Amino acid sequence: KNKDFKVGLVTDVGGINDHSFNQMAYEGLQRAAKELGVTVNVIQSKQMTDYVPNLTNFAQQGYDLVIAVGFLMHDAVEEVSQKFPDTKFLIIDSEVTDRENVSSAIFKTEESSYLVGAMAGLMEKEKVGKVKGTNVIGVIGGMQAPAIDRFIAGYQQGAKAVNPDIKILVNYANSFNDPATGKQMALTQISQGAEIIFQVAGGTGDGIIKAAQEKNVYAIGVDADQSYLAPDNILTSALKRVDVATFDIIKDTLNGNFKSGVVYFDLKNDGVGLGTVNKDVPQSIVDKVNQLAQDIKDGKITVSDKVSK
Ligand code: GMP
Repeated sequence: KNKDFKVGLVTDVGGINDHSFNQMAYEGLQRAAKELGVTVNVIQSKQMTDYVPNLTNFAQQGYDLVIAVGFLMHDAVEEVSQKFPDTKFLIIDSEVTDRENVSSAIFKTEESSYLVGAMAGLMEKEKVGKVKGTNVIGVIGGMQAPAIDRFIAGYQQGAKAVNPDIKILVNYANSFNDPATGKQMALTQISQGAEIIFQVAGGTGDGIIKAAQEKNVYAIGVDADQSYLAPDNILTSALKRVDVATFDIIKDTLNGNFKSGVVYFDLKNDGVGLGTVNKDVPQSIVDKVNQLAQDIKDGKITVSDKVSK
């Protein structure tokens, strides 16, 4: 009976092999097929003009739930969800609040990013591992947009909280699937003294991690636990559990518990968190970062989602 329930996933141009954002949505979908027995299908967008036709395709075929991966699909979801009021939609990373048939998943990644920023700041302060102590770190965002700036904002606040004099380089690659540009930007930041670079750019980040490996500095992974991509050079990862959100919302919808409006994922509900920590990080730093996580959960620290200049 569950196999009559059909879920369609429309990825963004990053595609299901991006080692991060789109791939995690796909993993959540696969888990739903396996554990819940629902029928699933994927369409990968090649360009932005594909969003509306791809979402429409699933809706027209009578899919029960159509999932749009990424804030770039905001307008497309507004448009298609109005044409198909009996189809349920989930959008990741953007708020569509004026439709009964749309649920929006928002991740408070400023919280996990505060933790990776604090870890980077403490590594610089204590000059441990591969860090020589330039007191310069960097972050490369995919695009200037609220979903990206949450990460950057948290990173800045976490690093400054433990190391007020630290310098944080900020650049945007303007793409989520351009590893060559990611690598070039990372090499530039490294030449400017950055010893730790946070990748907030989906598939573009593969190039950032490559640059960190080549120059033997640290990268910080994003979305997934990216430690496996470069075990010596990934300091840790800022997890964003798009897989869990996707699975949970499929399950709720299947069970008749679809909720329109915004669903938040944060440190407290394990929607965001820290990935595998590099063996170079001393236990004392891990302990401090864990304490900060507790303080955020307890409401003793509030992290802003706005980037500072
Ligand atoms: O990878 C870091 C963050 O960048 C993710 O959590 C998303 O917010 C965003 N991101 C990564 N890849 C993509 C993509 O292909 N499309 C969109 N819209 N956002 C992406």
